[in-house]
Amino acid sequence: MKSIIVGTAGHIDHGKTALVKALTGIDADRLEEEKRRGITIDIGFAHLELKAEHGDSLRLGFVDVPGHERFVRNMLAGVGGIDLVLLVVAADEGIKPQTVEHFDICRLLAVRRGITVITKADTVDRDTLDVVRLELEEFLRGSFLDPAHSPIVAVSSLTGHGLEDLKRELANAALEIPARDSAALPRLPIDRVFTMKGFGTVVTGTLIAGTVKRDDELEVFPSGRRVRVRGVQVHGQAAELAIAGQRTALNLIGASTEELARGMTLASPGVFRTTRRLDVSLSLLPAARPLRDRARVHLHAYTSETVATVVLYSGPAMQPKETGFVQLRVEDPVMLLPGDRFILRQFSPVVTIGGGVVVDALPLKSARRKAAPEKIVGLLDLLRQGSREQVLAARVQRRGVQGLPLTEIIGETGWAPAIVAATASALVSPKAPPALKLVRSGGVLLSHSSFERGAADMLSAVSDFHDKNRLVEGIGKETLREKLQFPPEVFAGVLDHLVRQKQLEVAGEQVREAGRGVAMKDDEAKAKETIEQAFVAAGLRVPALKDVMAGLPVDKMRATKIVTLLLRDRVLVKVSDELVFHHTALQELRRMMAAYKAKSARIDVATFKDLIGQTRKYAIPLLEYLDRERVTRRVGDERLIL
Ligand SMILES: Nc1nc2c(ncn2[C@@H]2O[C@H](COP(=O)(O)OP(=O)(O)O)[C@@H](O)[C@H]2O)c(=O)[nH]1
Ligand SMILES: [Mg+2]
Repeated sequence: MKSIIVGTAGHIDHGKTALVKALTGIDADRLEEEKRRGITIDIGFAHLELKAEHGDSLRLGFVDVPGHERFVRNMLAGVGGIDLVLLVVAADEGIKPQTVEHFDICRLLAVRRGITVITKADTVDRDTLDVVRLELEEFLRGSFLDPAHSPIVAVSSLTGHGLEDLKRELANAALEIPARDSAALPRLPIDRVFTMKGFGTVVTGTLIAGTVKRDDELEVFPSGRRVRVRGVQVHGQAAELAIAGQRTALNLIGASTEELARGMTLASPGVFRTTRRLDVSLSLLPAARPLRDRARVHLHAYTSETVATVVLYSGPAMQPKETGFVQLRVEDPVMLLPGDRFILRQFSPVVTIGGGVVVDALPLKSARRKAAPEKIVGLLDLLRQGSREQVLAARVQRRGVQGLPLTEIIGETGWAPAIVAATASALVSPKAPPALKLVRSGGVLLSHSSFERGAADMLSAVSDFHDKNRLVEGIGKETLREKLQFPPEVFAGVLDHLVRQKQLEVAGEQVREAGRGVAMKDDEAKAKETIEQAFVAAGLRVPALKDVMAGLPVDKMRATKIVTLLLRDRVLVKVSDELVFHHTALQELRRMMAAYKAKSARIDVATFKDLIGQTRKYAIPLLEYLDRERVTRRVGDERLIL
C-alpha cells in the first residue's frame, strides 16, 4: 500500500486543525494547553486510508502544523518530511502573513505537490468566495501550486461541504507522487520522544528513507549512541516494518528519553557522519535583506535546528531573489546528506529569509584555502546537477592520491548501497568514459589520473633513493610508503601495478628499480661486505684502511670507489685522516659517554682511554671527533660531557 505524508500550512485560525479532524476524525491538537487555548502550538498527527478511483488503497499520514508566527520553528520541524501540502486559506480572511511564509517555506523545501484549500466556505457568500479564489490564483501563478495543474478546493469543515471533492483530489495527487526510496538506508528525523508505560522509550518521526523493522540496530545522530528497535508502529498500529514515507513510532532499547530529542536523527549504524560544514545551494526570498558574508542565521533541516554562519563563496553579500552556493558552518553538528532541503531564518528578528538544498555535507576542509572560488563553485555545480557517474568521479577525483574508500561513499552521497556498487563498478570498468575513469586499489577508489601521478611519484622516490644510497639494494616498503604518504591500500595497488609493468621489483621488504639487483657485480658486493664486516668486527679498534683494502677480491681502484660510497652513505665515518670507523661503533661510543655522564660530567684523557680500552692513538682523534659532534667540550685538560 502506498504511503504518503500530507502536511498542513497556513495562517493561524484558518481552520487547519479543524480540516484534519473533518477528514480523519482525529484531533491533532494533542497537548492539554492546545485544547484549552484552542490553538495549535506544536505539530500534531493524524491518518486516513483512502481508496483511489481504480480501487488502490492509499495511506495518508497527516502532519498538522501551528500557524502562529511564534511557532514557525515547530512548523518547520513538521514540514520537512512531507510529500504533499494542504495550503489552507480561510474564506473570510484570505491571504495573511503566515499564508505567505508557509507557502515560501514549502517552495524552498521543494515540496513536490499540493492542494490549496479554501476553508470556512460556509461563512461567506458566493461573491466573496470568488474573490478569494481569484486572489489565490494570482498569488499561486507560476509556483508548484499553480492553479493550471494544482486544484483549489473550497470546503467547510463545519457542514462537510467539499470534503468529498478534497478526498478525491488527495487520492489523485497521492497516486502521482513518486514513492520515497525504501531501498536506501533508513533515516528517521525524530520529532517526538516520550515514554509509554510498559514499553519504555518511544520516538516518532517521518521515515524519510529506507525500511526499519524490529531488532534493527540504529545509530543516533549526532550523539553516536547505538539503539535497538524493540517494536514498530505505523499510524498508531503495531507493524512488522515501517517503510519510507510513513509516520513511524519506534520503541527503542538502549537510550532513555533524556538521551534523545527532537532534531536528532536515527539512521543505519556505522555509515553516516555528522558535519559542521555544509556546502549548499541557497535561494534568498524577495523580501529578505542582503545576506552578508559571515552572517549568523538559524538553520532548520527536517526536525533539527541550529545556529549557522553563512560563508559566501563570492562577493561580500548575496542579494534578495538570488540563488548561489554558500557554505554553512553550524554550531551543533548535524547529519544531513546531499539533496536534503533546509530553511534559513534571520538571526534577529527571526523571519524566514531563504532556503535550498545541501550539495555536499562533507566538503574537504582544505578546499576553501587551496582552490579558487570559481573552481569550488564549478565542483558544486557538478555535484548538484551531474549524473551519478559524474558525481562519483568528481568526489573521487578531489581526494587525489588519497582516494575515496568505497565504504565512505554511502555516507558521503546517501545513495542506496546497490546504486553505489553499480556506479563504482561502471567507472572502474574498461568501458568507462576516459574522463571519468576510476582505478580500484583494494577498497579505495582513485581517479585514473591520480593513480598515474601516484605511480610516477613512487618511481621517482625509488630512483631518488638509489641515487642517494648507491650501496643499498632497495628502499624498505614502509619507509617508501611514509615518504609518499599513500594510504596502505593505495600504496599496495600502485606498487603492484609498477611491478607488473616491470618498472619496480620487490625482494622481501625491499623495493628497487627493476634490474637494480644485479647492478652491483658479485665480487664488488663481496668486497663491500668484507669491508663492512672488518669494520663492524673491529669496533673502536679499527684496522688501517690500507690493510683492509689489500685483502679485497677487487682491484685498488674499485676498492677505493666502494669505500668512497660507504663513506658517502655514512656506513663508514672518517674521524681523522687515518682513522675510519663503522657508524655502529661510533653509536656505541656515544652510548658509553651518556652512561659515563651519570657518574661524572667531566672526563680526562686518561679516564677516557680506560673507558674505551684504547691507546692515545685512538683516544685523541675520537675525543676531537666528539668535540666536533658536540657530545663533549674541551675545558682545560678535561672534557665536559654535554
Ligand atoms: N464556520 C466554520 N468555522 C471553522 C471552520 N473550520 C474551522 N473553523 C473554526 O475556526 C477556528 C480555528 O480553527 P482551527 O482549525 O483551530 O484553525 P488553525 O489555527 O488553522 O488550526 C475554530 O474555532 C474552528 O471551529 C469551517 O469550515 N467553518
Ligand atoms: Mg491548528
